[in-house]
Amino acid sequence: MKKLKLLVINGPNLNMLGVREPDIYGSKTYADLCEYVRGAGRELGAECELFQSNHEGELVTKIQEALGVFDGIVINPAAYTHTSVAILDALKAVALPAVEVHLSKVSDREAFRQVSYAGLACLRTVAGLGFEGYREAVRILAEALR
Ligand code: CA2
Repeated sequence: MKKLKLLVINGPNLNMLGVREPDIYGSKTYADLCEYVRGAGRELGAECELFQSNHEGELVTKIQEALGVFDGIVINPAAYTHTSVAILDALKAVALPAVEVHLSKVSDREAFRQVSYAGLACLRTVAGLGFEGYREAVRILAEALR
């Protein structure tokens, strides 16, 4: 079976994982997340490249550059989830199958987190499962692409 190439994008402040707010985001670091996602990808037959940025434009550029290179996108746009039409437009422009992930259960949080622009361009949203949500997103993409 052909190995899938997936781009896993993480937005602002996720590089701070394990440093602050362990009650919400857990005590593991961003490096731990990268290792976890690569391992989950290997088990599910997907090669995962990880990218994190605190800058909206860099996230948009990375999504654009995925066209013709990756089979699908897993994205946790973090705070840009709730504000960024630019990320939504980039996802629509490349039209690659994408799954939105959130570590926390956003539906149980503040009102301003109840809107997701990026989610409008995604096949599914997985939220509240911590790191496991990324595995689930890879699994959903693998199923959709095969
Ligand atoms: O639950 C998620 O994954 C979020 O995308 C995380 C974002 C938040 O704005 C979204 O509403 C939901 C925040 C990421 C901040 O990550 C931190 C990690 C450790 C310490 C501080 C922030």
